Amino acid sequence: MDTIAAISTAPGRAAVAVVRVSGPEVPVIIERLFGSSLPPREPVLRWLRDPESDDKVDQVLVTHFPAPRSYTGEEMLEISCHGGSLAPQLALSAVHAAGARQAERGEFTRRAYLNGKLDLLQAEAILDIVDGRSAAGHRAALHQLDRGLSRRIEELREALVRCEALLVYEIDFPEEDEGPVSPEAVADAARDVLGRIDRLLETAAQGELVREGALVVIAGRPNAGKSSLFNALCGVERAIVTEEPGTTRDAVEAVVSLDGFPFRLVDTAGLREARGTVERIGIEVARRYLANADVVLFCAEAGRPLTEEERGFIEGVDADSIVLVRTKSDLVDRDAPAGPAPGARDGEVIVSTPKGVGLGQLRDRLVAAVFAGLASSRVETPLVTRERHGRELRRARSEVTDFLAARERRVAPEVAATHLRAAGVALEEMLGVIAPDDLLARVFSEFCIGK
Ligand SMILES: Nc1nc2c(ncn2[C@@H]2O[C@H](COP(=O)(O)OP(=O)(O)OP(=O)(O)O)[C@@H](O)[C@H]2O)c(=O)[nH]1
Ligand SMILES: [Mg+2]
Repeated sequence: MDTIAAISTAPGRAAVAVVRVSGPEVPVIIERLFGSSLPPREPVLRWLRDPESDDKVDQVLVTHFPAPRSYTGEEMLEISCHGGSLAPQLALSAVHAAGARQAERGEFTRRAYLNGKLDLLQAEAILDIVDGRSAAGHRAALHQLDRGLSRRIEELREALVRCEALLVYEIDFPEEDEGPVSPEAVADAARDVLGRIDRLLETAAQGELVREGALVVIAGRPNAGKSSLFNALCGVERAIVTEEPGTTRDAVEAVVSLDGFPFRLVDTAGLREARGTVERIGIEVARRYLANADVVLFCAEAGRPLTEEERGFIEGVDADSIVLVRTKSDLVDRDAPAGPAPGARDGEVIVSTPKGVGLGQLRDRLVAAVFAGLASSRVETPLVTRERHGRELRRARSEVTDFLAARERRVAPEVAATHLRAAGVALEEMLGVIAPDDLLARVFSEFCIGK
């Protein structure tokens, strides 16, 4: 292992930036930069000097973390220098001149993983914390960093090993009719594992949405008040609003946190017979978003019955949830009949954007529609938040199912047991106990430099 260095903080104007250095050369690099060694794990104020010219580079706070008690498990140095566009670059150049090379994406965390400081699920949790944009996503990632999911996977792996152990007698004494463990007990143990995998897999749909945000598409006729609603939910004027129908032509997307849950809100072009090429394309884009929506907010002005076309549209929507939003309620008499009940599965919400009416209720409705279970439960349960986790769990599941089928067919126990071992391998890859190079490359390529 060579010694790597990178700026770990984001670029731009800031009071402080951090340069991280990790690898066996760190003690030598410290001597070269500061002229002496540093006390372990104690931040000290020093002048950082360029090792070639001996010029002052910056006044910094430095901490030496001797191996193995550091983030990566290696010798590490953390330099807190002044922020901004120049100081951190100069500090980094000095570190390079002292003998470190530039770190690659995620290389610090990769080393931490390789040195057993964290497992692959924890490494992914760190990525989620840094990329996180909602309180719920943050909570889930912290739980994962705390090994919530790792422990569940380890328990499953142990259960598989116990299940395999139950077969030992049958393997050693194949002639006996009935050993101390009945075939039924073995099948029960395998079914128990299956049940536990299923309970984890059940969290996958919501877990992935917690990490990525639920797709909420705002649709409706031109001028229905879609962009106004979009802006109100974003809390900023993102989309253009005019009294002219056909204002929005392209989809406008924003990631927002509503009551602590992540949503990807999309404002779309009004649905009607297009008047021109641009509008036609805009409507096609809207339809494409609609096909992938988790929730559709269908906007129609309050106080008027829905048109045939609108009703047809609502019936044709394939999303899990569709909420009819009655817009511009300030323009109608409060007691005016809202018109015939629509086919919206999740009822209707009456809003007025200038008056701020109904927005809280709409937020509640969105959270309930997507994150129902999570919003109400206070208990922390591990969530399956990535496609990769779901894939490994399904692989494990199918091996256990094959094991049960093999037992039904009275396949030789040592042969049936290979399925249990294969299930174990899937779980080990999920944890990163075994990790093929391409898997590691994929996980760590998502990181940024300095992490
Ligand atoms: N009084 C009142 N006017 C509103 C409300 N919401 C929107 N409007 C007005 O309705 C007009 C159309 O609003 P938009 O938000 O641009 O409607 P849209 O559905 O995005 O329209 P297109 O992009 O053309 O499809 C604008 O003049 C808004 O100011 C509301 O709650 N109350
Ligand atoms: Mg619009």
